[in-house]
Amino acid sequence: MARILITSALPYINGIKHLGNLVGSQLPADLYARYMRGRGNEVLFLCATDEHGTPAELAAAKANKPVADYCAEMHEVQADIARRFGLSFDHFGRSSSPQNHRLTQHFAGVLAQRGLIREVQEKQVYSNADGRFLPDRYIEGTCPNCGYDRARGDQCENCTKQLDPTDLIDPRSAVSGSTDLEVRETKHLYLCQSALKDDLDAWIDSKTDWPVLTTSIAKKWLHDGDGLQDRGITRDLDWGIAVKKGDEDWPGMEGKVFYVWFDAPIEYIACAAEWAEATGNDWERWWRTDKGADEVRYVQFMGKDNVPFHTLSFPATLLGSGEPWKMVDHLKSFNYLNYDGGQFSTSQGRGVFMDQAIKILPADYWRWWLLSHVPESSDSEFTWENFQQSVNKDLADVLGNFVSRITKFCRSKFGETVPEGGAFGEQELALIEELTTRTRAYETHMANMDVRKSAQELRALWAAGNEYLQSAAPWSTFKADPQRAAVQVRLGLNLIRFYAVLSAPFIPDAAERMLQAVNTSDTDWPDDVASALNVLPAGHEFSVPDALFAKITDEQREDWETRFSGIRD
Ligand code: B3M
Ligand code: ZN
Repeated sequence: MARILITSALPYINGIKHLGNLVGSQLPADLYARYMRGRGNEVLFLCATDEHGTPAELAAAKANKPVADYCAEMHEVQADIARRFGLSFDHFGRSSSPQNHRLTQHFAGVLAQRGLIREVQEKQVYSNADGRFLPDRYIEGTCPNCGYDRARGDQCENCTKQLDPTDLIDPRSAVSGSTDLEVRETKHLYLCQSALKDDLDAWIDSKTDWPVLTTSIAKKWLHDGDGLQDRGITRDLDWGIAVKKGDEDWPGMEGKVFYVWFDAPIEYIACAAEWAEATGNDWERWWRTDKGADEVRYVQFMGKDNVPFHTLSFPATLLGSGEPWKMVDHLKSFNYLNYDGGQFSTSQGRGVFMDQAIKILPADYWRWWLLSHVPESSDSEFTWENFQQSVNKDLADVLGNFVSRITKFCRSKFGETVPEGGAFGEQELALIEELTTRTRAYETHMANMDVRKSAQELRALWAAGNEYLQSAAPWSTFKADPQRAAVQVRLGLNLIRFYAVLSAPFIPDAAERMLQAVNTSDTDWPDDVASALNVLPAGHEFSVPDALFAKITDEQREDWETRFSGIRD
């Protein structure tokens, strides 16, 4: 039994996530966590809301709420949706927790002690009307290059030119529209990442089994251009973690907070502390290599845009501290999921959002489609037609149909108990052999986090049972040889349990209903397929379940296509 720490990138607090966000981190992380638990490992699966930064402040202002209240409410909303999608976090924490405040200030303190933080005097735009400094992207004006009148202080969206806020013609605050802006001096802390460049390089080189997508991004940031840059880790904002050295004040940094990307990854650790406090567990054995975490395997899941922060910035914080923190062992990153010929977009409200999805269909439908089409080796695309096809074929025609056919047939001929009928024949043994090969392949893909291959193998396992049933045809056998039909049916009923165990990481609710139908709580992994197909003995009672999956009709598909073609209000 291994000890496995799993974290998913922390969803930002400012709104409900879309399916593209879900498939790029939380959902595959959940798949892996469920699988690893199913195999009997000790798993700690953590996620949290990422609550600081300007977008949180602005979203709260838009909702007309104090930012702390807004975050508390949105945290509950996100936690509830996560539950409804079956995301099996051991703890869903908050980056605004007291634990994260303490740890973030602790890291800043030790990094400063070790000479890895320097103070930098900067000039920044201050909005008198808003009473605050404005980050570059919250200053708007006319682009000096193309004349576009809504260019942002960091870039012109129209001609893509990189800009400085001072380049803009007629600059104004994107928060209030005010033009009463001035440039003020302000002091910030920088983390000396450049001093850690060689350590980071060596650490990344030691990760020989990382996906190319992950290492190539990290290497690019380490070596391209001027190489790894020192990074500002403080901001002039109200909302966030106050800049302190451990418990001590930081002279000159009064009223400032840490940058959201400095404290957010530290929440991975703080979240374990939150979990420990809530459950009376010990978090250090998951995070401190001097307290047992050297035996932990730590896996992170995230979209590709988050890779630099997890391969460089966060490791710089941990390595730089000189303390024995657990570092990530494997980092699984994903490409983007597109929506119907364009991009999913939170700011534009384009695509399907988690709350909308769960209103039209249960979680398993989404889980299956998203995981079996996860943007692993390249970007992938959600279309309603593809969604309909894959739900109808894989879930309804193959798995659902199998379960319904075998249970109904048994009920009509043998009643609602597993029939006897003697030993397995040649055809059953051939099936067991195929299932064994495929189960071993499935295990390998799941262990390697090859999500698409895992889904393909699972689908092939379902199909093998379906084909067996089709060719064994107990409904014909029954007429001449009821004993033989009984053997076929007994195998079929046992396959339901077998499929429930294998499929649970992908479609946990359906798996649960399958177990209920065959009236068992035995979820032992089929290490030996032949014995797994003998778990339900003759005489064992079962019941015919309601249809596991309903087909998506053309009418529904067209309706959803239209409903989700526009922009969410
Ligand atoms: N919240 C990025 C995002 O929401 C960010 C991930 C943090 S992981 C520590 O896309
Ligand atoms: Zn422009």
